[in-house]
Amino acid sequence: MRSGFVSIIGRPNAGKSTLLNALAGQKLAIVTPKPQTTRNRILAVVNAARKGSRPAAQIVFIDTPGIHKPANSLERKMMQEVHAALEERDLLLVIVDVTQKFGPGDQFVLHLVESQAPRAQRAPVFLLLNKIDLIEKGRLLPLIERYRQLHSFAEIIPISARRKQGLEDLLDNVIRHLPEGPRYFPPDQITDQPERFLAAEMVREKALNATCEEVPYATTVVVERWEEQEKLTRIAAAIYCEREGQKAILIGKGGQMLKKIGTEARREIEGFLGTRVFLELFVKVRDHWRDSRQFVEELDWRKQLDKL
Ligand SMILES: Nc1nc2c(ncn2[C@@H]2O[C@H](COP(=O)(O)OP(=O)(O)OP(=O)(O)O)[C@@H](O)[C@H]2O)c(=O)[nH]1
Ligand SMILES: [Mg+2]
Repeated sequence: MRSGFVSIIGRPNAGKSTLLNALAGQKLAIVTPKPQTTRNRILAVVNAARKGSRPAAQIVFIDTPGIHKPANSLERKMMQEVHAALEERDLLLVIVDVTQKFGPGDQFVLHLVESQAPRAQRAPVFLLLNKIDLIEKGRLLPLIERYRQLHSFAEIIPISARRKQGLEDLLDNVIRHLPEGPRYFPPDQITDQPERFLAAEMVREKALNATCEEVPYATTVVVERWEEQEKLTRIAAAIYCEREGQKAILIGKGGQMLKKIGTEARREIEGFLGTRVFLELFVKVRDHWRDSRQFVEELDWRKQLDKL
């Protein structure tokens, strides 16, 4: 039996959450075309049966926020989540978007990997070249060569997280490099994230997709009430933004926008809860919440758990 924690890191928008979901076989992390979608660590427990010479394994994949230079309390918190995932790992997956040119952002990611404490340094580092469905095959080899010279990766694996290509190869290699160890989670547990927080994230995903410019970044969602009745779950959630103008956008003309966000989120939440859902949404303004360390800490569901 092999087991271990495998952290997925990379620049914003590289496809980390898409990969996590693909490996988990279900949606645990929200995905949007906008950078900086993920704001905290998200766990996916994958139990792999023995296959030929490959031993059975339990792999705990950890999705993280995209690596960037933080400019406010929220972004500093996001980078703390990245650092926590870097420390927790037995193996590290660095994921890059092959359609993007290598630049200072990638340099920064490699620097972060190389500046880890000696204990973490011993864990193998894989490079995942993601979104290969978007480039010609011929461009892959020179890219692999280029990255080989930048860092000594244990493996370099081309994948398409969206099309689920290369994932078996990835899993084989991950298991091969993991230490022997016990199951950390019961076989039927796939994440540590409680349902109410996943529901809040689904509302946030719909709000992110429906808005543009500053609004997505200034938006956060808090579930304020959660009542499970027979065949129906009643959920009330607040969508926070920073300014009256953003609130007006989130509500929309005659409440159209909020209704659209609510309908889309409700459908998805019903899908994963397997019950009917009554979802009530409110929009609240909280000035510069992204600069408030206290508010940002309160948003951390791992901390909210104590209060529930
Ligand atoms: N064509 C293609 N698109 C992909 C692939 N993987 C991810 N994407 C798209 O890339 C965008 C970003 O994907 P995410 O999974 O949210 O990226 P992320 O790294 O988690 O981003 P942050 O959470 O913002 O750091 C989404 O529009 C995905 O659908 C892929 O293999 N091929
Ligand atoms: Mg993400």
